[in-house]
Amino acid sequence: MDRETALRLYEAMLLTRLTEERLVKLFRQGKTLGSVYRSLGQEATACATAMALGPDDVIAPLIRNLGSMLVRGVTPEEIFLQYLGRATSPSGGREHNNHFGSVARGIIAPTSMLGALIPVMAGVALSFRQRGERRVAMTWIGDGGSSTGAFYEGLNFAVVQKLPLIVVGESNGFAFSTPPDRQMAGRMSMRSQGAFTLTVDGNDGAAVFEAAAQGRQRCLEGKGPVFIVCETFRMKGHAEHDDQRYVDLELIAQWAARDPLPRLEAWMAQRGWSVPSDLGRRLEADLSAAAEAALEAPWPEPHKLSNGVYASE
Ligand SMILES: Cc1ncc(C[n+]2csc(CCOP(=O)(O)OP(=O)(O)O)c2C)c(N)n1
Repeated sequence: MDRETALRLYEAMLLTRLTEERLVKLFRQGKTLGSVYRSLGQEATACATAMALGPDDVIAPLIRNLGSMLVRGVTPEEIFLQYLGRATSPSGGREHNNHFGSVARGIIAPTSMLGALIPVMAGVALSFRQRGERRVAMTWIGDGGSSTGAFYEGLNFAVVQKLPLIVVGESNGFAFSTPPDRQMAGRMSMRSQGAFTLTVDGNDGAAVFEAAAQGRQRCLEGKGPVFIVCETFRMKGHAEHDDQRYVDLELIAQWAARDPLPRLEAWMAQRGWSVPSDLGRRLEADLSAAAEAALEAPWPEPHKLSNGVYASE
């Protein structure tokens, strides 16, 4: 990873964290419509994988992958508008959180049905191959989500067809309140079904970036799908309404010491690269303006609720 990429990655990870912190404030003020889903501690996993892609590649994120959307140009204001349910949000107030797509930015909308995006993205990858396009499809899945039938069907299809698909497995300690050993035998990497598999420290931004870049290269060479298992930890509950009382405090302390942001900063410092000292302040100022604008945005009009839901004659 070169200096410019490392700086962009650090900025994307910090922006993800600060955007989510701002969302938590809005949640506590009773302004968001529903809970807030964090990716605290997992910012490297979401951002560094997306950062390794080319502009024509396509992603399908999940709820913990807000960072990947910011990397591809989604703005914090769009995210605030979504959480506030406003008419000018990307989904026009019909959907919540990061559940929206953007064809222009190569983003397939996240869905709630875990695993469902794996066959969808295998299909996207198949279309690239059929058209002879040098493009890669990427999606993410948690340890819990990797227990679904759709995960197996989609990844198996991609393996058999040698499709340019990267599946990022987020082994983050819990699925809601269930630890992996209560719902799967063995490790997540054993679910690869023959896909080339890399296991990386998901809190090490540089290592995640290298794995994703390597995975993308393999896909472009026609060698079939890549499964990148990121060992990381969900530092908050499933969402803000969950106080994670089922998580051992010692475990949280251990993972706090492996926070991906200071780790990337230290990795950069070893190379003599520094993070601009005003970066946090600058991002915070932009976020304040974005949150204010979103709070002033209009509510959806009830009579427009079904617009775009049904095909018109
Ligand atoms: C097919 C399906 N089953 C159940 C759910 C309900 N559900 C939503 S999130 C979640 C836990 C997901 O855990 P994991 O995949 O490990 O991801 P994490 O939340 O840890 O990032 C569950 C069971 C769902 N959305 N889809």
